[in-house]
Amino acid sequence: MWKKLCSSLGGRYRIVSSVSFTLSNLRLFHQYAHYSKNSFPLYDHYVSKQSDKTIFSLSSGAGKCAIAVVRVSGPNTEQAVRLLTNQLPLPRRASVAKIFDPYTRNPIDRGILLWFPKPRSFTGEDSAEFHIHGGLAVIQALLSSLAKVPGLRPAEAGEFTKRAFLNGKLDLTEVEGLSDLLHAETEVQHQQALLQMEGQLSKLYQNWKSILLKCAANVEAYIDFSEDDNIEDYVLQEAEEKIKQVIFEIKEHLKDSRRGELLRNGIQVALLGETNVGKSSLLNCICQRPAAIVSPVAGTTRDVIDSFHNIGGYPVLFCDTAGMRETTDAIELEGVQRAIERCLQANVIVLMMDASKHCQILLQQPQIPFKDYIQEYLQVMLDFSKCTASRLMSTDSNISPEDTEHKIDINNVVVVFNKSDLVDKCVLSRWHNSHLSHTEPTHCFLSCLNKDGLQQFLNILLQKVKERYGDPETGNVSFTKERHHSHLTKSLTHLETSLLWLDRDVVLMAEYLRKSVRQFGKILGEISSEDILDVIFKDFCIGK
Ligand SMILES: Nc1nc2c(ncn2[C@@H]2O[C@H](COP(=O)(O)OP(=O)(O)OP(=O)(O)O)[C@@H](O)[C@H]2O)c(=O)[nH]1
Ligand SMILES: [Mg+2]
Repeated sequence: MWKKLCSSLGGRYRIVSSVSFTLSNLRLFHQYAHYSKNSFPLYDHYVSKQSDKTIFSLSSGAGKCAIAVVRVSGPNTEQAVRLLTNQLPLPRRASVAKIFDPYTRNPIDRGILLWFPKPRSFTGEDSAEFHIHGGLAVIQALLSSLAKVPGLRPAEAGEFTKRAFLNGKLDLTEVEGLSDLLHAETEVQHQQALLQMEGQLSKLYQNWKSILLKCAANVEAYIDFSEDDNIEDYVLQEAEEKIKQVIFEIKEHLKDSRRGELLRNGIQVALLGETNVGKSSLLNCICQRPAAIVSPVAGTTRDVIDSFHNIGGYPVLFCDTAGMRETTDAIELEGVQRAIERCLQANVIVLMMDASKHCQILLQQPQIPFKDYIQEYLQVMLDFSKCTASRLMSTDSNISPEDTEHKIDINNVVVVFNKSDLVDKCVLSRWHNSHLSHTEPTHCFLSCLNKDGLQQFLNILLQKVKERYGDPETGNVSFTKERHHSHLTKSLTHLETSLLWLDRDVVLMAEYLRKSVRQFGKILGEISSEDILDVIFKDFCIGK
């Protein structure tokens, strides 16, 4: 009977699993069915808006190549394949095919043909792939011939993926994963995008959404039928427990320092230090080219200079900054202000110090803990600059005096003692033999002049990045976009508000639960606007 009821209500409805079926639970079931349906209000609208035109495009890279892939998707695909090849191969089997112009019958190429009847295709529509020789004239001839087939038109950027989304083959987080996969430049970005495309994030959000949907359905049923059908209070208690558990899990998920977003966009590493310590020299060593001007004149760098690198598979954005010192030069002041702002935003700070000045002092005063020395040095140096910044504050500075005091976490700092070539060898060996060499914060010696210690610096930086931002394959699932963070935060607020109404007004409790569920619908793309979809799909190239 239940199976019948389910199918009569449509395949999308699921049963409230934890409840055994009684008359009152039948009502709960109907309520849940109602919620499930209403969480997809724009779905049908999008599907009906989908063009029934067939699209085609070159899906492999542009330019001369060994093999090119041209994809076709839409209702006229079968007709196009028959017109161009005089055959329709077996589904999902590679077949050799002679390809002709459909009207002139001039031969175009002999290639491999693949036919994917709907719904078992990437887009969910009838699709085909022509694998042809990658000469420009061959590709052009095939594209021109396809354009002659009635009902076919060239695809727009991301249109194949958009159709896959609209046909329910991918949800929005999986589409984003696919887009990230296409743009991934480092190993870690690649791993993370692949996991997201395979639905890792989607499963997590779907699970929270379905728990909340059941809670919402049960609360609604309690409101509608509690008096006459003996729906017990345990329904509310059960909902409360589940909501609390989801709140806890969302908070944990949001707590991970935006790890996924950082791995996607790049971890910012700011080079901070007094003037002339060698920040720009270090940037140039990493870039292996003169990206920044280096000179013995203190205060050479004024602007922030960014340079993106792959460090051990992690995307890292190095930022060279103006040297910290008190100055009256208006342009340098602006540079110092920008440097402080960037350091406050950075995920890791490379604090560069002149080895020839500081090692001797530290060795001579063993009573001073290394960590305190560095913390004090950092604070004094920033205080100088804070004075200069506070002068600017009367105009339009974004730095408040308290900012620098609290926002640089010593655990995010890697200390680099540069100009080690100027340090006496005995001093260096005394350092290495002392307890200082094993003491936090993480540090290393470097000479940008002869590149001694460069590899060790990169190793300890990588270690710090791994320690702070982990490995996407082994760590918990992370959200990867500001969009996810924003919807999750809103959902959390609605859930907390819904619990506040539990003992006072169950109708309002249900209302806030519903709002919370809607936020998950937005993350997954079940509820979305054309604007958001356009932003997401515009990142794709033509042919994907
Ligand atoms: N001996 C020695 N000199 C270095 C080393 N690294 C940099 N220098 C020199 O120190 C001077 C300053 O180097 P920069 O890289 O411009 O220093 P900076 O920290 O960027 O300076 P500002 O931009 O003024 O803040 C230049 O003359 C460099 O050649 C090093 O490891 N050893
Ligand atoms: Mg510089």
